[in-house]
Amino acid sequence: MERTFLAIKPDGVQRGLVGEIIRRFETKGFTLVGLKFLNVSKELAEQHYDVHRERPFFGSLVEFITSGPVVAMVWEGDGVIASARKIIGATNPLNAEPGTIRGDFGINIGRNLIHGSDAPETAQREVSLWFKDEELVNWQPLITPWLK
Ligand code: FUP
Repeated sequence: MERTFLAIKPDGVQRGLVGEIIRRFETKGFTLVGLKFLNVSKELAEQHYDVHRERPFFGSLVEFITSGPVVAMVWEGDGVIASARKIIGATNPLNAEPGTIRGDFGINIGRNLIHGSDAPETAQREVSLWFKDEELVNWQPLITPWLK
């Protein structure tokens, strides 16, 4: 079953949007299999954003994601990687469609509320960077027959 890594960034937590954001993935029908609330270390932040290491905004990315607590999650379901990206919306919240998380709640590219893995390889890398195997819960919601 496909899994993706999602993280509610410090702005989402500070603005009290944790419940609202989680609700969107829950009501869509995806399954939560990992969840933790943490202050992100500089080392973890740098590894997470490793692909952006040479970009001019790398320092501010790391500074922002380590500036306050983050909700790190793993969600499971058919097509969850691409679907979560749609639910999240475009990187720049000003370009994100209304109805998406960034389109509904954001205006600043540096404060875009939530991260979502962008492809199967990155999802695998990010899930194992943020979670140990034993921190993931293997379960099937009993409601599944009503969703498929
Ligand atoms: P996304 O996958 O939509 O989160 O976007 P990217 O992986 O391309 O970018 C990672 C983060 O870098 C974004 F959340 C916002 C930030 N960013 C900037 O601050 N400036 C840019 O020009 C591009 C991205």
